[in-house]
Amino acid sequence: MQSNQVSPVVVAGPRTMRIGITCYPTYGGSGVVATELGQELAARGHEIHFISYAPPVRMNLAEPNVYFHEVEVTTYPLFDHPPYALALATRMLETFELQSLDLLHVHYAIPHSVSAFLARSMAAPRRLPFITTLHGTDITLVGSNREYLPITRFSIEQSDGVTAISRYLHRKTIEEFDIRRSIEVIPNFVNCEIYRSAVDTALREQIAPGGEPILMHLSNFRPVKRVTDAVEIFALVRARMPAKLVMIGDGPDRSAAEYLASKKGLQRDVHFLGKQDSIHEKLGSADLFLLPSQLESFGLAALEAMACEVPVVATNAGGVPEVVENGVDGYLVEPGDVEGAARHAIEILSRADRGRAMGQRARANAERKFSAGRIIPIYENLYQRVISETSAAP
Ligand code: GMT
Repeated sequence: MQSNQVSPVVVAGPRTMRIGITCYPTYGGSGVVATELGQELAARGHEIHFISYAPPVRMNLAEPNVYFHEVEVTTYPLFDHPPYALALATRMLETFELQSLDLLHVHYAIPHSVSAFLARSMAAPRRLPFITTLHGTDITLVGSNREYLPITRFSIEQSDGVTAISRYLHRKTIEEFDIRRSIEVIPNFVNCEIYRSAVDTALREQIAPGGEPILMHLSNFRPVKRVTDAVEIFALVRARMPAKLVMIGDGPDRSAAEYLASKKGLQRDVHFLGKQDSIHEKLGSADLFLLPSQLESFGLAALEAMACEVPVVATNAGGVPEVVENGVDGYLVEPGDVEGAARHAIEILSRADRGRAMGQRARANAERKFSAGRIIPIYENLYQRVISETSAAP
């Protein structure tokens, strides 16, 4: 069992909190947001305890105030499906007891908010409030399935605080789940000190030795991301000008995208890098970011690209228009409109000065609307409010 659970005794000032954070630790937006939120809070002096089955990909235990508690799921021949949600609830309770947590913050409703509900019930009459942050597919794809809808609705209703990462997701949650409680919109954020224009010269040399413009895509390659559209868009661009496409990430549709690239004879121009660390260094090397998703509740990767001064061509889907302003930070097209996306991409790439100006506007908007410095205090205020409301309750 991995746990660095003996933390130094911290004399909590009025604003210092001990927070347990649960997320999916794998490559994916909700885990990234949860981890970076934890790191930002730790840097502000809060004590952060990540509770999950593996260390979250972007977690840095070397930073002060960051701890990790592994959830071990015991298997038994009778269990076709080991009960992770129960093991997680037990570990949440244990961490609360050993570390005197003030609050749990779970990211992605299924099954994390159900586990938090169980942990809170087991902890009673001691107070262990929990906040659920909804990220997207927990509402739009999985949560609205008949098998999960009642329990997802229940755990949302039972949470001591609920947040959604865009106005779109807020609206969708109310519609799909007929929720009557308040849900606060707290958009995702980006650390603009880390995500900034910085070219990885080794990467550029390796991918585009002739100085060709680089288009980039980053995702978990699930069907909802329409990764083959990225290849189709690139093929149309490549037919008009020299260019390269860098595909970062991995998932179920990677082989379909690789097959399509080779079928179109683009093997030399399309580079699949798989899962990568230090994304901020890679994004800054792109001239254009592609996000052709069928649906995105937010589109974190597009925001990260914007912070690196990279203009975006994305789809007008879900919460994306709240992040990417059409004609300002990049362009939006309807999902599946690869010709439209290619037209905009060619327009941006064939006028480097316009592309650069658009990238600079994107950066300015990312900083103004979504910087960590603006968003983290909103979470801190919410935590304080939920803690004082629950401790005042009978
Ligand atoms: O994208 C997914 O497949 C799932 C999910 C995740 O856990 O990574 O992504 C969602 O959360 C991200 C972070 O808040 C958002 O940026 C993504 O837009 C959202 N994905 C969808 O809505 C498809």
